[in-house]
Amino acid sequence: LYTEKMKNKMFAVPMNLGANKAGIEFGPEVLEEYFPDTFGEMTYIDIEKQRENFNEWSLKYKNTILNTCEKLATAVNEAVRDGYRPITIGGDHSIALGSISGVALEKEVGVVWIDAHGDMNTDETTMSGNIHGMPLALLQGAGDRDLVNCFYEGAKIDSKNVVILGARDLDVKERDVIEELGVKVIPYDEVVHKGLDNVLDEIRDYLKIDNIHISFDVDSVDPEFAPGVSTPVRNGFTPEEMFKTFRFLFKNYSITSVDIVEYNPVNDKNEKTMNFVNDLTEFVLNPNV
Ligand code: HAR
Ligand code: MN
Ligand code: MN
Ligand code: MN
Repeated sequence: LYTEKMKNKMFAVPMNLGANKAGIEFGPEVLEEYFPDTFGEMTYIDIEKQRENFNEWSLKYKNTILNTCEKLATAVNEAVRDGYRPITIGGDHSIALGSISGVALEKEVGVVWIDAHGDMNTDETTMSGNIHGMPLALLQGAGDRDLVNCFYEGAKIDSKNVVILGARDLDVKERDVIEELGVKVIPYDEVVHKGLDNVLDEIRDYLKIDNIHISFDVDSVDPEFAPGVSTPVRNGFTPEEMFKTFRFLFKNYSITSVDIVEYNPVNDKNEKTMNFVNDLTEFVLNPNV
């Protein structure tokens, strides 16, 4: 086991403005209600509504998202300095801008971004204007300057230390950003064709950095098993594959921090997604690999 036993510190960010869809904001409180043993100790980051410029359609709710991400980054940074592993429960994926910024000030980290999407749009390529489609580009210094400079100035992660795993819904212009920055993408298709074990070996050969932040978007999992998301995309991971992936990452890297985002209880069926998110979080909190 590479990852040393670390104490966890959990943060809850009931953000939905990055997705501009209702429902995701209830994720943390539903999890806490059903699974108090897993989620009972979360520190909530308040969403304080800021004045927005509604003419800026390509950066919807930018000011409130930035304010929230800076508060999250401050809290996460303090947790890292105190020797904890911060676990951030979303909320939509825009909050990864805050969690990763908070870690990156203390430690050089690579990122494994597990997602059906790339989240590598900028305000110039986005077709939706939704900021949850942008955090991974912003963290590499691409996109709106104010957001890039969240918590501290400039890029937080080096593109060569980033892998997007499980993608199957990338926008055309988003692909250009990915290519320009040189980010490695392993689409879910490739997992199917090569086999998960081979893909994980490939990640181990590619990511030459000890510290890894895992940013896990629940929509990476197939909607058959995790329908409770805002933007479901067919042909995704099985829960077994995702546990295997997490076990592999915790075994081979020092996992500094984890996000678990985009769980939307309103769209769930038979509490499948809720149960899966709880099981995965239990593993993250106590990773016996
Ligand atoms: N690529 C699309 C956009 O930019 C959809 C992004 C959806 N993102 C998430 N998180 N659900 O991965 O709007
Ligand atoms: Mn995402
Ligand atoms: Mn996604
Ligand atoms: Mn359980």
